[in-house]
Amino acid sequence: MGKTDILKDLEKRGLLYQITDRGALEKRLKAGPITLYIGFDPTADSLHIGNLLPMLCLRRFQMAGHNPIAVAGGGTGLIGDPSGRNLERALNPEAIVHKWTEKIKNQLEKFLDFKSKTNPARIVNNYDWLSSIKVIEFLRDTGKYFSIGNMLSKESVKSRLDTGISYTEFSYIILQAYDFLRLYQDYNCEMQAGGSDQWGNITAGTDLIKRVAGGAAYGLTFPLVTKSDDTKFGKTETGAIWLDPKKTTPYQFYQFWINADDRDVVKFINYFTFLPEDEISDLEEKTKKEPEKREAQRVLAKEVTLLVHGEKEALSAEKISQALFYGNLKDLSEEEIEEGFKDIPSMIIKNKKEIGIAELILAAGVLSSKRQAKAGISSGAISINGNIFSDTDKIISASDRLWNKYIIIRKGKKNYFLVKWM
Ligand code: 383
Repeated sequence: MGKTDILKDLEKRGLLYQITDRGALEKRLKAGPITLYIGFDPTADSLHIGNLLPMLCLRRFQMAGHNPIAVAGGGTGLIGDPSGRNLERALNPEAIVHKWTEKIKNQLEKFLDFKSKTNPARIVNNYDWLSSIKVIEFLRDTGKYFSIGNMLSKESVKSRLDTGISYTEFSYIILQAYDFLRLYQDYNCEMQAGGSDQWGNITAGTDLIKRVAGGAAYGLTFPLVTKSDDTKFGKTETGAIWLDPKKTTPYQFYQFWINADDRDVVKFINYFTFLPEDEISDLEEKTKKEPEKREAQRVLAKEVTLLVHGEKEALSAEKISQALFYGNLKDLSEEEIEEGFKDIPSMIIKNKKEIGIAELILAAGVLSSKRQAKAGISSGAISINGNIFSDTDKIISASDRLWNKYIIIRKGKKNYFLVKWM
């Protein structure tokens, strides 16, 4: 990809939301590679999929020849960005924020190339400069450039005047603007990007750079990811979708994407994958013509899982998903069973070698009477580890169990129950 094509690529993918001055930025990008940054605050011990799109965009810039900086907000994370929140945050203990900063730094590292000969990525922690700021100097040298009227007009503050905002969070914007100035001075970083919730913070930085250094800097935001059913992107009944595989397993992660609505799937492929335009149009056609095949969803789930968790985990997530869909459970490893059935109703049986099939179905809560259980067995609506038994008095013994310990009961097409022997 040519070095100046990045804005066009972002635009085609629907990823451009706001730019401080598009014409000027286009001109600047024609002149050569730019250094840009995006900041990520340690508000938890992991990044989540809300952070993924900006992160991938940083990578898009790097792939187009630009110099990316990921800023871990070890300093700003101690203060708390009011943007996009209607309630004041509780302050987290410093030791915890330090720990979280290290964790998200490790996660950020996975998406960028630090070994590139031409345009290697950097990760910096704003605690390194924010922690040693002296208050009198800061108020004199930086505070003087911020007008209260202007600060009050920012969306992040305006929307909080009724519910309340502390001076701590009110000051956050100055720290982020100061970061941009420091990066501009120390790394020649001329652009800051972020989600649309960051517009106020980003433009505060470009303004500060103009006033302090007399320089031109650029700001760019990506759209908020929305879903056509109006529910919030990235949240499920079980909570946020995290990038840490210990918090959201690769299979759960894969499931999240494979459940994308037909109306959203092409947009998500544009946003979250690096697939080229022609492949995306092809998937768009397929979604229109044969949506029931859900090919676009499968490609989306596979690609994003690959990006975040790597090839082995993506293949395994795909395999679990197929096995659960078709009911062929025998090919699953122990780990895959544990992962695939993490969110599924389960029970544990101890010190009992054998159990009658109807009794088992009752005990696992699949059906609520022995009579119903027997009807389910003889009609073939219930399968045990993928097998259908006609004998309603069948005794389930060790040889029926997968890996000597699992009995997976399936009722109809979609309802699974796990029984585990210990
Ligand atoms: C800190 C210091 C800077 C520049 C930025 C920051 C962080 C920023 C922030 N960002 C969000 C976060 O950390 O709070 N003040 O959770 C999210 N970002 C990115 C993107 C997003 C934003 O990490 O829209 C979603 O992921 O900008 O909400 O010098």
